[in-house]
Amino acid sequence: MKLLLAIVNNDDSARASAALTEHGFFVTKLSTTGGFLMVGNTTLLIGTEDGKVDEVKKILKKYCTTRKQAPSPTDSLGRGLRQASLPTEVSVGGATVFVLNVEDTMKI
Ligand code: 2BA
Repeated sequence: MKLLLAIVNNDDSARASAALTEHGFFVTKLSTTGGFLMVGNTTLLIGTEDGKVDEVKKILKKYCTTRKQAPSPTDSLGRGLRQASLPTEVSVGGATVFVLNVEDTMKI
């Protein structure tokens, strides 16, 4: 059993989670914030069998696109006075995926 943590763009999260559930996966959506841009993104939690991890990755790849994003002036608030080091544009996504081993899972 694996747990995938997939950090995706808010604009892609609805389509990605709909596609995952259509394919029979169980998904939990968390509203999260990127530490660099300090803007909202979505973290999807997907628990699945080892043999289905590649299918999840394939679906995420299909629905999560890479974007160029310029940090807005307020994005720097979380980084205090280091605003001068901000790049003019960064490449964000499609999805950043972590695959974790799950020791046990149960629904009680
Ligand atoms: P943010 O932290 O807001 O990062 C947005 C984009 O800014 C990143 O896109 C990357 O292109 C750039 N970036 C982030 N940290 C940087 C740094 N220290 N120096 C230079 N550039 C940096 P992605 O890599 O596609 O990441 C999108 C979002 O996924 C991130 O939003 C963060 O929420 C999450 N993420 C990515 N890698 C992560 C990691 N290793 N651990 C935890 N969260 C991660």
